[in-house]
Amino acid sequence: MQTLVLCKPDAVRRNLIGEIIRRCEQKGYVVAKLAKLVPSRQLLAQHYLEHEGKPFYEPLMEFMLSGEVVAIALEGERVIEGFRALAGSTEPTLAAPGTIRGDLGRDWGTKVVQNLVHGSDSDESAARELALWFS
Ligand code: DAT
Ligand code: MG
Repeated sequence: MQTLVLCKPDAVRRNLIGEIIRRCEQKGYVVAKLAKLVPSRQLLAQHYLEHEGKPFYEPLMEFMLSGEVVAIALEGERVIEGFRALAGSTEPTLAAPGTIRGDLGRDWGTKVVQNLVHGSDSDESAARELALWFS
């Protein structure tokens, strides 16, 4: 089983790629594929299809286009749920200590919340997103 993990531009800028991968590996998951790239707007539009039209959509796109991201196919039994648990809740201010967002993130007063990582939220999303990022 695999999930798509993205280290977002804030994580790359803050040199947190290693720390994020360390937490995944320490948990027991395996990095099956890894790529560093500046995503195209077209790729992001597909990736964030469900958020189109929401007030934070355009700021989210601009943020995700603002630099390199690291895309990871992370592998292991129940890794989709497992990585969401490692990442913590969407809002870094409230994300539990011990999680990636809780330990490493905060609110920077930006229009879109910058929360370091993305993780697929279901089997269907994981399959769709892995195909998009690793086609
Ligand atoms: P998650 O990344 O936890 O799956 P999501 O899919 O609901 O969260 O949203 C995608 C990203 O958009 C999220 O990581 C941060 C941003 N975001 C979500 N809801 C937001 C809101 N209400 N205000 C600002 N940014 C938001
Ligand atoms: Mg999501």
